[in-house]
Amino acid sequence: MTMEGRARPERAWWKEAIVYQIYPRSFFDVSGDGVGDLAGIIAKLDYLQALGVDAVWLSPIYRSPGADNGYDVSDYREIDPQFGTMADFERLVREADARGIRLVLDLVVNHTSDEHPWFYASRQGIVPYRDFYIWRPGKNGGLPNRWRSVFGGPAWTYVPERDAYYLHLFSPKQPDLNWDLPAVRQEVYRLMRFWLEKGVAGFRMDVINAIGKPELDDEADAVGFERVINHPKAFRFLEEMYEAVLKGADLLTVGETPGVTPEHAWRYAALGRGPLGMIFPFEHMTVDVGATKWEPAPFDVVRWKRVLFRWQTKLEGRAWPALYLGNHDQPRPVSRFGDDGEYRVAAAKLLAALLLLQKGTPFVYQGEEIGMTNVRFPSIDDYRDIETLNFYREGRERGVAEERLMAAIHRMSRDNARTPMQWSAGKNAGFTSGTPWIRVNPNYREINVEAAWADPDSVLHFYRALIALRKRVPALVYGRLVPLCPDDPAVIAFLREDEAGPWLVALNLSPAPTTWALPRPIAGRPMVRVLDNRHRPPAYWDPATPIPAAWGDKEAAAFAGVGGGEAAGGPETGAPGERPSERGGHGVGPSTFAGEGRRDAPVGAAGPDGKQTAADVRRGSWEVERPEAFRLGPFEARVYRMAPSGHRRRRPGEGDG
Ligand code: TEU
Repeated sequence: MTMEGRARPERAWWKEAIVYQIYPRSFFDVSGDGVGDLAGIIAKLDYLQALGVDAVWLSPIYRSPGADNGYDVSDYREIDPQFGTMADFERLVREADARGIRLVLDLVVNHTSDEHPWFYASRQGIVPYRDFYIWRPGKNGGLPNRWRSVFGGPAWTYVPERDAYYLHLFSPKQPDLNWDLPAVRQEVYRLMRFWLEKGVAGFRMDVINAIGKPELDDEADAVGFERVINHPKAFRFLEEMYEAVLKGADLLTVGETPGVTPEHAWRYAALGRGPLGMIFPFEHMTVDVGATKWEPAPFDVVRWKRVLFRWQTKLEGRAWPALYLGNHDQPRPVSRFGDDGEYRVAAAKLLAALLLLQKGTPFVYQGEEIGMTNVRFPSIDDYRDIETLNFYREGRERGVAEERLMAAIHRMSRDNARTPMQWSAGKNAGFTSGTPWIRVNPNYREINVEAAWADPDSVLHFYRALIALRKRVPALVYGRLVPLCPDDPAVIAFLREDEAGPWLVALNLSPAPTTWALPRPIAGRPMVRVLDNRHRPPAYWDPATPIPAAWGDKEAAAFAGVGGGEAAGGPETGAPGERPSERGGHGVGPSTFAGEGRRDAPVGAAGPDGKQTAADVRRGSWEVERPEAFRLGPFEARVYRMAPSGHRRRRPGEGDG
């Protein structure tokens, strides 16, 4: 990772990293059994390197009966045979390391599978395993309490051998571990050390804010998970984990913590004081749903923006944000927050800018980089996710119309994010030579990596441009975020700034053109547009090209010179094709990754022969503008480098004023 500019006291690799989440069973299948595997991930490491990825978070790869696609672990120290062998994993670690890519595993320790040997022993009452889980006698001839599972049904299941019920906040095949028992915690710490010794660089910790259980004589008729999260014991257990395993190790740790506030982040992930490095917020995933995820609510940009900005401002200086717009549990962002029809490409690029240019560590979920969309399978038989299938079954039992259930599933099912990664327009989108475990999204013929790589205007190359920019500019990693126009109904705009001066990000999250009057004091200030999602990216981010890490007369002159003289300021009226870079060449390098994808592979305009010419490199589109307002087209996104507030370029003939 190269980061120009001054060292920062709080610098860490995981703060500067681009993290890519892989859902292994849907990523790439080498064995031909229709399920993605570790060999498939190895085969795509060049692609990930060419994208600019620094770390990969793998959803669970441990042995599992697959009741919840691996989030039900039956052996924490074995690779599930459907993904390969431990030798495959060790090869993956070596091959990733050779490309500067670290591996982060999914630590699923709030619960195990009911097929884990610990649970078999616990059912039999064998010490010490009898108390490894949470057993309670029935109450008044019924369940211990009225809690429901996240996946529907009660959160308790009766076991005759114990004449008692065990707690499962998720499916009955996912019994909750009893973290009150020191022996359970020691087993978890031992298995964490096992993987760290294998070269793992950190953990994403599944529902880790649920590990502290309250007294269970709770009378609430509620989803048990919601009655459990953020119990003080969860913090204490994590602080013990920090002392026992994490302290002093240079690891990426991120807690998956539904239902947290920024104040919780100050506790779980206090800057420099642990126990975790980051936590995933969920509040920005709730603005378009009602009492449950299946009940829609209008997506309100102002409300969403307020949530995003509140987390940014409240975490500033106190905790490091973890940024995401999608993952294996959430619908595809371009369908949910953008547009997956006419403006799909522009919207996917805009959301990429929102994800990659906020302050924090960005987590890109597989397929987001090519603008993969939700899927609309016609039949419930095409779905695989336990949560989706339970929702459908319970709905039909209650007499809910199939159309209504399928509409909710099309909108919010976790399978929207779990259809196979779309590599090419070939059979099964190039994902497998076998029968895929879940059907491929029918739009794979248009939306796939091969087509994206060959298209200089693709979402994929826009991600590469943004990632390249972010890696070169300290302010885009460590600079604070200053929200702008909080009440604008469509524009999300903010500054990223450090002592070298501000960068401006302006995003029109709407299919309608809009005029955004720049607020004082940035209106009229000299600025240079270095990236937008409507014009072919300028070649500036070719490593050979200087970009303004710090604004000074020489940079401004360089920018001005590049644009062929400083253009007059005033409202931007540029239309596509008017910018020099638009006249740039085509082609962005090879259309295959085998051995060709290099982290510093230049992207952007290049000559007809696919080579980057010096003229292309010089010919960015960097006129210095002094706009009072932007006219932003549908889903238009722009990134500007601004002169620092104190900066005042001397105009020709002016004294040293
Ligand atoms: O998800 C926990 C969690 O927050 C879920 O309730 C999630 O928000 C929900 O599925 C969205 O509809 C974690 C894993 O990410 C998920 O895949 C597992 O199913 C779950 O824990 C149990 O391990």
